[in-house]
Formats: sequence, C-alpha cells, structure tokens
Amino acid sequence: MKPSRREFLKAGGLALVGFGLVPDRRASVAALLGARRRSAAVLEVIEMHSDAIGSRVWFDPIGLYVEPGATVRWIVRENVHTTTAYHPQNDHHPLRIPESAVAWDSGFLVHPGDHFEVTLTVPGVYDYYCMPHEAVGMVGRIVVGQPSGPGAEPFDYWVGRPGTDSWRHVPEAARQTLPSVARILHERRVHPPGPRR
Ligand SMILES: [Cu+2]
Repeated sequence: MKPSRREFLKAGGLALVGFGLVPDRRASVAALLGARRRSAAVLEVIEMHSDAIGSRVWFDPIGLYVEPGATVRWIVRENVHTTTAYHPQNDHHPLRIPESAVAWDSGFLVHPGDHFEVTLTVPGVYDYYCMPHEAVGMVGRIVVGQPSGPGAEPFDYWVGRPGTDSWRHVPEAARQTLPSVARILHERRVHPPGPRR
C-alpha cells in the first residue's frame, strides 16, 4: 500500500531524528535533559472536565500531593470552569488553605485549553472549587508537603469563631467528593470515582 503524504512525513521526521543523533550524542542529550528535569520546578496538571450536556463535571485528579514549590496548572478540556481557593476573599467561602498562603481565583476559563497556574510554596492542605459547579461537587484538594492548616480541619471548624459570621458552608456534594488527606498521601494522585464520560 502506498503511504499517505502524512504517514510519509511522519516516517521521514522520525528517521531524521534517528539519523541526527548518533549514539554518543544521544546519550549526552539524555544526560542534559535529565539534568534539566532535576533542576526545573515541578509542574503538575489538573484537567477540568464535563460530559456533553454538562450534567457531570469534575477535576482530574481530584486529589493531588506535591512538594512545596511545585506549580499546579488547571486546564479546561470541556465546558466552562474556574479554579478558586476556599478563602473568605472568594465570595465568603471558608478558609481551607494555609493562613499565610495567597488565595487564588482563575475567573472563568471558557475555551478548551484555557489554563491557570499557581505555585504552592506554603506546606499544608489546599481545598478549591469551581465557581459555577461547586454545588454539584466540582471541588479538589491538594496536599503540599506536610498536611496541616485549616484545610486539614473538619469542614465546620470555624463555626462560632469571631469574624466568621458571613462564611458559607461547604456544600454537601463537595464534602462527599473531596478525597481524604490520608488517601491523597497514600495514592499521590486520586482520580474521581465512577465512569468519567
Ligand atoms: Cu466547573
């Protein structure tokens, strides 16, 4: 069978890569890449999903462990979403990130491929939600190093404390969706339950 033009180009491209790198050069490039990888900051990706009619929406992974200093990038695959930290600055949501961490809010990410990044340096537990989908349980949890701080507390830890009168409670669906800290520490990347599409 005669290969299509695209297949021909693909094969040609691979051949060029193969011929361009003689074995010793290949080894040195691998060493260089390895060195770069070790020194570069870690980037973790969390995808924002939806089924075709928008009745199921989710972050994947829904639970993530990273070392302090890692950068997390949320990227839209389907539908419209936000990544928004549980923090009183964000529409009176309860504080569920470390006290000294900076709250984030991506605003609406409307096109597939739109993304937003946060670098997490303060150890602790970080809970976040999607603004339009929090009520149906589109939430996620990141553990940075040692799991501590408000995000490690029970959902209603703040009730009765001064200055918290305007804080909203975490919706029931979100409470049921967030994976436990113990599970995140064990699995490192926790994927959402059930069929995903
Ligand atoms: Cu969403």
